[in-house]
Amino acid sequence: VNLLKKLNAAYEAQAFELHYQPKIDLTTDRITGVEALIRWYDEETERWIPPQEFIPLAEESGLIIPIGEWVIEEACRQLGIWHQLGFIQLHVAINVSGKQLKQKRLFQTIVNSYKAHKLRPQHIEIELTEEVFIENIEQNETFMRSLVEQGISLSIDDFGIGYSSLAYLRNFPVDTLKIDRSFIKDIPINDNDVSIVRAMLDLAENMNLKVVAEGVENKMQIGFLKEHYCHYAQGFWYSKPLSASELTDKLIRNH
Ligand code: G
Ligand code: G
Ligand code: MN
Ligand code: NA
Repeated sequence: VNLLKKLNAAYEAQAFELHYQPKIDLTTDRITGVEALIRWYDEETERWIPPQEFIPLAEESGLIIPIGEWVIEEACRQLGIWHQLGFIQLHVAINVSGKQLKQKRLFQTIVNSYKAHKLRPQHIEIELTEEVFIENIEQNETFMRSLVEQGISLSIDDFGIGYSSLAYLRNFPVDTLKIDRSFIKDIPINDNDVSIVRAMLDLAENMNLKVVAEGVENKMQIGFLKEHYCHYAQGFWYSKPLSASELTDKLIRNH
């Protein structure tokens, strides 16, 4: 089958859903935000097609543009609902790929969406991967500066596994580093990973950046992260990505 054809049809049929993974504040052990993650249920094969399979195709084909706009609008709409339910501190992190930054109206799409749902810019976080510091740098920097001037925060996803030039931290207005889960997996057992994560936390503290540890799956990791003043954590230990209604239940239970 032609996956691109199916992806097109899925977009037309609005077959995508967003799931949300909680982000925990390690000083309070409470949910402070959620990361929106796209999901595609394929009726034909009756299975969920993972984003690693279709996001690259969406990027090559240009479909990432309309899909990405849908993601932004949907994430803001859902956060608006949670705010109306009283969870007014909750914020949402939205993944945006480098290809989407080529679109001039991306910034305006983000602003229009959060305003339409009566959110404030502080409630929105945009997650970019390190590729945006390598290609199309001038236009990307303009986009990032617009976000930050607007009061929207900017995080680097999968930090440490990309092109990893630290120079970009000096030149671009980043707020948060999300340490890739491959570095978190074996702490505090693996000495090399311990050194790397400590170095990242020191760097972040010295540069006044927040840190999110990704892929946290056990208590030992949490102990280490708290001991070294990591701000936030995400991972299966706390929660896998949940549907909007599952997350609503969780917010109400934890209230
Ligand atoms: O949730 P999951 O592990 O399946 O996500 C896999 C990858 O897909 C993640 O690295 C994430 O960055 C990417 N991804 C998930 N949702 C979106 C989205 O809405 N837009 C973009 N551009 N990437 C996404
Ligand atoms: O690249 P990005 O961080 O956006 O990808 C998020 C992906 O990581 C999601 O698909 C999610 O399902 C996955 N994920 C989240 N928490 C964990 C975890 O604790 N362990 C593992 N193995 N994967 C996780
Ligand atoms: Mn992410
Ligand atoms: Na990641």
